[in-house]
Amino acid sequence: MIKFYYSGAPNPMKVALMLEETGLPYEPIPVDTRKGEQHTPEFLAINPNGKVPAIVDGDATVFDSNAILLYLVEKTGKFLPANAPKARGELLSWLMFVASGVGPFSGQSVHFRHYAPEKIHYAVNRYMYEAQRHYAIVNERLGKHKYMVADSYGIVDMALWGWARLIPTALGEEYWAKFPNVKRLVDEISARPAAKAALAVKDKHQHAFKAEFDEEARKAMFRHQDEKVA
Ligand SMILES: N[C@@H](CCC(=O)N[C@@H](CS)C(=O)NCC(=O)O)C(=O)O
Repeated sequence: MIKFYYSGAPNPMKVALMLEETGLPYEPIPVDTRKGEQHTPEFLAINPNGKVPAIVDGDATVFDSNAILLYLVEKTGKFLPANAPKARGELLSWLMFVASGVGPFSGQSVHFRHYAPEKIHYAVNRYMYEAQRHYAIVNERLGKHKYMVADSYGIVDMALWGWARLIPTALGEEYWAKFPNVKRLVDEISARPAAKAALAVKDKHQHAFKAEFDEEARKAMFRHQDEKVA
C-alpha cells in the first residue's frame, strides 16, 4: 500500500488526483505544514526538502509532486501517451514547464499578494507577470489541443490542475476571462470523480488540518523571516 504524505495544498492535490485516477490503493498520511510537521526528522528522512507531497511505495521513496506523477505513470503504465519517443519528449517538456514555471511563479505570486508582511510592488508585479506569462502559453496550447500532451488526458493536465484551479488566488478572479482554455480544462478535470475524491481525502479520513494562519504557521512555513541571510 502506497503511503501518501500530504496536505490540501496544490502540489499534494496533483498527486491525490493521480492516485485516484489510477485506482492504486494508498494510505493518506497528513503532514500539517502549519504546525511544522514537515520539519520533523521522521518526515525529513522521507523528503529532505521538508515539503509535501511525498510517497513511500515499498522500498521506493519519491518526493516532489511532478517526480511522483512520473513515477506513478511508469509504475502503472496508465496515462502514458503512445508514440514514444515523440510523445514522451512532449510530455517531459510540458511537465518540466509546469514544474519549473507555472508552479513556482504561481506560488510566489500567492506569497507576495497575500502573505508578505509588506506589499512590495516590484515583487508582486514580477511574479504576477511571470505567472500570467506561463498561463498565457498554456492557454494558447489548449486553444489548439484538447489536452496538454498527445491529445489525451494525462499527468501534465493533472499537474496543471493542481495550480491552475487557484488562478483566482494567485492572480485574481478576473483572470479566468483571460485564460478561457485553461478554465475549460480545469473545469473538465474538477468535474471528474477522481478530482472530487482527491479534494475530499482529508474529510473522508477525518484529517483535521490547522485552518488558522497564525504565528506558529508563519514560523513553520516562512522560516526566512527568522533568519537573516541577506
Ligand atoms: N517542488 C515541490 C514543492 C512542494 C511544496 O512547495 N509544497 C508545499 C505545499 S504546496 C509545502 O509543503 N509547503 C510547506 C512549507 O513550505 O513549509 C513539489 O512540487 O512537490
